Amino acid sequence: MSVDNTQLANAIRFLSIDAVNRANSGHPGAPMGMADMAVALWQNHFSHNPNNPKWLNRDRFVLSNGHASMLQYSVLHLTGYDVSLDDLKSFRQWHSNTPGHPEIFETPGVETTTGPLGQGIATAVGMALAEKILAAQFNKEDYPIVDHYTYVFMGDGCLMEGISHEACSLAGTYKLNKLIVLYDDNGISIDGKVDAWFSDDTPKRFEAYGWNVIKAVNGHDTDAVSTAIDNAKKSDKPTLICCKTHIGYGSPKVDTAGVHGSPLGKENRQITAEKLGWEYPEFEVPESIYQAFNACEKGSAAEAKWNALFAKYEQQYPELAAEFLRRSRGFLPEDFSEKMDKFILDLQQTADNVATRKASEMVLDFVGELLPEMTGGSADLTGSNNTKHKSSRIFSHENPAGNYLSYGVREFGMSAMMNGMANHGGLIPYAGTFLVFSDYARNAMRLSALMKQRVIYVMTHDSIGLGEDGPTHQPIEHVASLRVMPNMMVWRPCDAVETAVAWQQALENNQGPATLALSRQNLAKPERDEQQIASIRKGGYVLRTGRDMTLVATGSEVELALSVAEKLADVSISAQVVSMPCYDIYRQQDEAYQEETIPSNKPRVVIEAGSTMIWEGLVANNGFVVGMDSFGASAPANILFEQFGFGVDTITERVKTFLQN
Ligand SMILES: Cc1ncc(C[n+]2csc(CCOP(=O)(O)OP(=O)(O)O)c2C)c(N)n1
Ligand SMILES: [Mg+2]
Repeated sequence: MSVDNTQLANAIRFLSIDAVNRANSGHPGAPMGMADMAVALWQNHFSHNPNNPKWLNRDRFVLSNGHASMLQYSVLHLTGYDVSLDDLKSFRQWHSNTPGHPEIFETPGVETTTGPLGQGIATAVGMALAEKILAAQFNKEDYPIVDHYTYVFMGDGCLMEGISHEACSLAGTYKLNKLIVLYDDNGISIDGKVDAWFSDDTPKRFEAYGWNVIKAVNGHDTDAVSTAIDNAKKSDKPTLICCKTHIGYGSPKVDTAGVHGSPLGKENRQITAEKLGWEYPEFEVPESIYQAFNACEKGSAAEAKWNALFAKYEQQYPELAAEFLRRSRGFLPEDFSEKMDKFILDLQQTADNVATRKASEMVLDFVGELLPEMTGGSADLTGSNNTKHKSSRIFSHENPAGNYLSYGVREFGMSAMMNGMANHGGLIPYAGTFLVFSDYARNAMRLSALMKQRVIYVMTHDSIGLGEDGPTHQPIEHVASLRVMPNMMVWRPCDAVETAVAWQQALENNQGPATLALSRQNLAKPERDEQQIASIRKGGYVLRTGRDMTLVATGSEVELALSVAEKLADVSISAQVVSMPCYDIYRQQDEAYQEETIPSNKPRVVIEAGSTMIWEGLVANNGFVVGMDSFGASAPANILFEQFGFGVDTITERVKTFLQN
């Protein structure tokens, strides 16, 4: 039985047209333009098993131009994944597994959430990087247990976005030769013909990054695309295949922005069907085409072959094999939690008054040895973020088994790449920059949160406490703004012990990312008993008991709150002090615990050198917030704290006045 490639591509085209028509919303143009590229990739190259979308050694596919989601859903459906025709008919509807843009948690076979243009390609770079690292760490002669490609489709929009520069530049330097990117070069984006706003010489750009570039391939010639992929596989560099395509191929709206994001409609479907020789009604695909696409048998055979290889590997290298499976499943070693608890208790005795960024390094020295899957890095601030630890080995093309990356000054790219590593599995990525530059990374942090990926952001220099670098470097609103992000756990620890608990919680939570907001300056370690130490993980706990009122503080301001409580004691005001390193988690505690820590009938004052807005609810009508609602300034930290209202005497007086009124 032979079905010609054009008809296979037409099946993708018409499923896409029909689903978008039915939803009366969506993007038919790109799926129609990329359908032939898809046939070339899935018919001749893509190694996967629709019966087991999580097969560890599958090729990864990322649709960076996520608006073309119907292309991906059509392929998943046709190749035999659990994506039914009914699912396609429910495209973009409530509770369907075919949402507007691909979501990793909705659809089997979708490897990452895409839609924010540019991030898909950067995420894919992270996946290819993970493959390279894991291959170097686990493969043995004759046992290539980690050995797969990462394929990407991307459009003009991804190339215009700056993040594609960050990630592709690094992919070139790292020589990620198993990354193969197909560019949907259709000359159109939403505003029309791109020449007027996007005239880069894209091949030259990628050559300059050190990529293998295959130019001017006819994207509607499946043989040409397939040959290009063959050539890409032979390269020792990442490859960009520039596929010249026509958006909305075959329709009356071909080559226009009009077909980018609106349904074709019934009439245009009819005209297109006649032009392309597609004689089937809506949502109907002939059995011969299903058979030609179905990858279940081939996929099961490919997986079985790998399973056999892995079984032999397991015999030869039982410990490595067990470690590979543990890491791939995202489990921590069984005794991790216990070891960490003990480490935390010891820290209460042994730790000095250090900056929490330094404390974080101390924790990393400890956990780095226990968790070889931790893959660290920094956006060119290693010495400031203290992200490198005793067991760090620098990753490079020459040393791919490394576990530490100098990402260069690329906060957004770094964060999206970490998402890719987490999506891939086998690694726990963490990396640092200054907290103030979380804005640069932010949309990737948002995707970590949306995808519930364990990515750990080490964000240092967390307030005006960084001092002389001034307001451009002093985060004010960042802690608050990250706290409002769903699934993002934000920790702002006050000392080494809380920093260790923050790391423990971040590592043990494989249901979302964490941000650790850490100080540049040294902070005093408060006294605590075991019960208090055990309560840190509740997000907030009583450090000092008191009857009359409650002072709530985070991070560097905890020390300050304790001093204020001392001063208040001099005038017979008994203040309870609550340290609140993680407000998100504290809010999830039961009412009794919240009442015990912050009694609702007593006045309360929150002290945090950041935006006051998110604390308004906590102080309600019975208290106030000492915070920062303006930008900072350039001066030594102690002067800044005094000048911006964080002096012990200033706060003590404000509290006294409040209690008197
Ligand atoms: C970061 C980001 N900005 C804007 C958008 C909205 N958007 C979706 S598609 C698109 C145009 C993309 O052009 P191209 O990649 O060439 O897609 P084509 O029209 O060729 O399908 C825009 C601006 C987005 N999804 N992500
Ligand atoms: Mg385009």
